[in-house]
Amino acid sequence: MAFFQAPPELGNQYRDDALITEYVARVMPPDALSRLEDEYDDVGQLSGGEYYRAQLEDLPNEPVHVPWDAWGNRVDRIDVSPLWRRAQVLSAQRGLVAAAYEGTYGSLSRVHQCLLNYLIAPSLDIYSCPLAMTDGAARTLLDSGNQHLIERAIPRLTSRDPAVMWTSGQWMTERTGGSDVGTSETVARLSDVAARSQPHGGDDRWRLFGTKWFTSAATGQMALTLARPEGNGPGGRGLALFYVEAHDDSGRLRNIQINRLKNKFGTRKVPTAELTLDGTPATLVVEPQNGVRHIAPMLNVTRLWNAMMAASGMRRAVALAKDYARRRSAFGTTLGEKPLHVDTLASIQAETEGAVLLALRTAELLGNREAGEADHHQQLLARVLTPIAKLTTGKQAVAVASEALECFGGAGYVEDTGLPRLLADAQVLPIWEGTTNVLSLDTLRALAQEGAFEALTAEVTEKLGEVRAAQLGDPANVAQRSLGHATEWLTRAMGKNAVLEAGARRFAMTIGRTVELTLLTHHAQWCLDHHRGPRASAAARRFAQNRVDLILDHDAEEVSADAHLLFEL
Ligand code: MFK
Repeated sequence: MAFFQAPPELGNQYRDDALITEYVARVMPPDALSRLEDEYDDVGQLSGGEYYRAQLEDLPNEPVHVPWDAWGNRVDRIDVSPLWRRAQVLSAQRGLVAAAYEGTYGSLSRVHQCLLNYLIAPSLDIYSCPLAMTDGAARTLLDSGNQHLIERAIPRLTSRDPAVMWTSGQWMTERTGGSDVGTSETVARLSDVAARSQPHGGDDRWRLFGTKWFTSAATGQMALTLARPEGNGPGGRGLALFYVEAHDDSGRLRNIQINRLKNKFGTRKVPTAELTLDGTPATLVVEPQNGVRHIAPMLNVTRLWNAMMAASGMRRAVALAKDYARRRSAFGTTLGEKPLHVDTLASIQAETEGAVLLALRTAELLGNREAGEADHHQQLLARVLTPIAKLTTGKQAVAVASEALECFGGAGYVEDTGLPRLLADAQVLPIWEGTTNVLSLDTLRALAQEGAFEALTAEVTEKLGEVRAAQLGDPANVAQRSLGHATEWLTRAMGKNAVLEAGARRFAMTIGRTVELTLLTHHAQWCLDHHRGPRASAAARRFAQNRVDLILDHDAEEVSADAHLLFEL
């Protein structure tokens, strides 16, 4: 009988995740633990079972843009994949946005929401994208203090009823700038006529004209967007933040044309569109300037999502690769019995655990701030760790997905196994929501606030201060040394702008990896103290052996001269 390889399978994605079950026991409120575990168990089962199977069946389906109806009317409909339609219902019912706003678990409500998404997202084909933007829009409107818009949109954005829940877009990117948003060309004109006979939360006193070049998940009922009120100056300060309701009462787009869907390398289930705004009615959210500053809460929430989704994508890739290692035999034994294969899996497992803990720590800090429980020190730390978590985990996600695919040999390169999507979908993570370089510079800006660097170093030294076990001595020392090295570099580079900028990525990545190692080591100590076994210690030790400190020690002028030589060649 001919040989056919059994494909990888997934079990309960909560129960099978040792790190997450430990984390839940360590961090979540003890009096709610059994209820929370039941919920995570349930979602973990859906993720590894029903929704994973549905995802595999859904592989060939992609969103379709229908510009015209049969009678020649411009309709600009987007038909999403069957799994996305189910994801919309599930997201509302499971509170994948709502959980962060209901306050059920106090300042840990944000962490709870992140855990739910961490468990289910890898089976929902990047439906996390509209959810992230919806969450970001809710946070931004709440922070704006605009009561009319809050009353109109928040109950919808955070609803658990699939028939009521809205998703939101985040229309920022234009042809002039994905990163340099301040160059946006969309113009806002004040109109004397409100656009609706039935007033809603907004006054719709403005009309927007321009092209939005890359609008992810253009299926939302509303969007937050930036435009330059006529007569305003250049840059991000001359832009203003606007609220747009996309459809009129009969469901037609309101002076918005969908030019086309983007033909992307990954996230192909996400209907990313190019839009023309041709007099789109819009409501000013705060004031007619400082749009970049006012949309920053959205950036920070979606960057946290990016980090959580990077971590959950890594976890999915490793779970599949580990299962496969038990099923696949070569050269006489299963891959799981081959020392080199096990070593490879250990490395990506440790990277994944570091990413999970960094993303969750960032969520803890955001949750504290949202619950009004963060002191100044924690607020600074949240601001600094958000770009660091996003940029560090984004890079890890690509590397881990690539390594995991290799664990399947040729099958990892064949589209109908579903495996190549892991890598293609991971590749967006360092790109959207701020590239690695842009966020490295943002890290420097965040650290420039008074007290921010002290908040960061205190995070590392306080957590490491709790580590006592001899088997954690090495990882604790590596973390302490790399923090020291990064601090030294920053002190030397201070005031030399070109040096600071050229080294910003190595610095930010070093800090990100140092914080990950710190959190792994701290978590491992807790596991030892609570008789959870040596697994977490092994993760910390393995992570410490992967490169943590990326700072270049050469003379800064020499590094820069070499970089120019290499660029010009
Ligand atoms: C898996 C799920 C993931 C989520 C999926 C979401 C899909 C959505 C896809 C997208 O939409 S991707 C597009 C996202 N675009 C970006 O992330 C833009 C990246 N570029 C930057 O972040 C630039 O640094 C930035 C646009 C902010 C630079 O613009 P400017 O005009 O040069 O702004 P400037 O002068 O640096 O900052 C203006 C103000 O905002 C300053 O405050 P003040 O006015 O009080 O001085 C800044 O401090 C503040 N600010 C900027 N970034 C901030 C911030 N405040 C808090 N947090 C931040 N992150």
